[in-house]
Amino acid sequence: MKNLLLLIAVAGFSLFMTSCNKTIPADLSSVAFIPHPVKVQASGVSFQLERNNVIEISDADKLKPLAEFLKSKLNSFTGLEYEIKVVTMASGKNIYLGLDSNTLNNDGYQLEITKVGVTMIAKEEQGIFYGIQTLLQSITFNDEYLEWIIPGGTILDYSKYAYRGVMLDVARHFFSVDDVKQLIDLMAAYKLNNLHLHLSDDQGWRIEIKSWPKLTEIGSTTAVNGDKGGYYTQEQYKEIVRYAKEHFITIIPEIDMPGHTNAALASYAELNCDNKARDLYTGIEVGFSTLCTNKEVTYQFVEDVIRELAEITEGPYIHIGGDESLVTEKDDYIYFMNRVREITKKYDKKVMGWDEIAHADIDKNDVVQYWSVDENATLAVSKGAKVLMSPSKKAYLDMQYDSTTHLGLHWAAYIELDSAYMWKPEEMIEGVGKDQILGVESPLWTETITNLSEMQYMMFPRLVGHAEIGWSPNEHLNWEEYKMRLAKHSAYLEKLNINYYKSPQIDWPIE
Ligand code: TNX
Repeated sequence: MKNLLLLIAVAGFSLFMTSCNKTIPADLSSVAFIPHPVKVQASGVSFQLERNNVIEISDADKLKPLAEFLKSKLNSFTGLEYEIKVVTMASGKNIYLGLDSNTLNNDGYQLEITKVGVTMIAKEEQGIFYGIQTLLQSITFNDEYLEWIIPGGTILDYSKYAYRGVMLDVARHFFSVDDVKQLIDLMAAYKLNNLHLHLSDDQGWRIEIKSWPKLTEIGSTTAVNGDKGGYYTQEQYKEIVRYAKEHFITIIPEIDMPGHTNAALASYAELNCDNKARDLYTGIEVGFSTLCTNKEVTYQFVEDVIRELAEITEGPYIHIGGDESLVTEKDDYIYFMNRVREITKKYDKKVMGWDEIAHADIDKNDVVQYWSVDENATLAVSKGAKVLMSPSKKAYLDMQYDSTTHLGLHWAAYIELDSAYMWKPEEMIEGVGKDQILGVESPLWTETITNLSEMQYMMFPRLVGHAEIGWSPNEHLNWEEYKMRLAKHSAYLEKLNINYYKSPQIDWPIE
């Protein structure tokens, strides 16, 4: 009897608690998500974040790190403290993250936000990670009720292209492990999942190779304009790989060959056909250097580099460069690329290379990164290879926005936000359609970029447009609508502390 009374009292009390929770109206369909999710359906109500400060997870091993990630973001965005609990079933009144093998495949997720709880379901951890990114973009402070809320409704989402990437040139100017980690954080916020590091070029060699120590002793000491060089030790590089993996990002290392190799040619005399070490180089010309393609020591060098690199690379690809080898004879170039390709395969890695490598004996396991010549992309496809889309006129983040931009170059084009946004990978080259395309990558060459703030200024907000092109279905790709969404989304760019370009094409909200 006493127990029954207690039960009634407890039930009555919780009913009272629930009923005094106000309904705060909100519109999920007007949240400025980037990239735009596949489907968003608004219910008009909202979930109040301070309601129950618990994150429930269905699987401790797999989801604990993700719940921790969400917890720390929620705390930094709202100041609220969350507790993580492993449950066998969602209670329906908390934030719940659950894995379900019957749901969407690979990177998809489903979100349901009701007045009383948030339920996120995905097949894999990666999907949950992307669902969390979407959830974070939807958190709003309601000024009228003075509450942190998430607008209610359902979201169904998954990627259009499997590969959505950024390339950072750390050879022309070096960027520290910390800088790279900060870039990784921002990439993750926009569901980008591959970071290609351009680790060597004429101006500098940036990765420790234990069997060829002079590459870093000599070759890493310079950068463009005589600026400070630098390199990653293998331990530091592994730390980048680990941090990236935690954010569902794969690191793709590039050693550019046989051109763009002056730093190596300055470090080791024997890599030159005339056995004379080159001087270190700090200018920005391209196309003057080449490894000696008919010397065996060259292939010993390449094999040692690829072997050591493969050991610290978790992803499937090694990028072998191959662009602008203007002083390598065509036959020598093809012979060289074929051998380097065999070496890469020997260490169980797949080959990625700039579009010129289409002329070598490539096949369906290779990826050709289109940047300039359409015929190279078509040739690659005819050999069965996949194409990664980085059209320089659209995707190059080192291209100036307009003639007044103080950083960057403009040899390919000036790329304002509309131009960066208005293209579709599968409509760029006749004969290269969705099935032949692996995805989209936006390269930042750094001849003129020397620090993190400049890096962000050239990347943002063009990169978020590229992220949307790679992720969202074409029905959501509309410049007029995007323009307004980006204006509204700028609050999130501010929240992430990004130094972005305030293009005159956008009606930015007045602070
Ligand atoms: C061309 S794009 C290059 C780079 C330069 C870049 C500058 C490509 C494959 N090669 O070596 O840094 O232009 O925009």
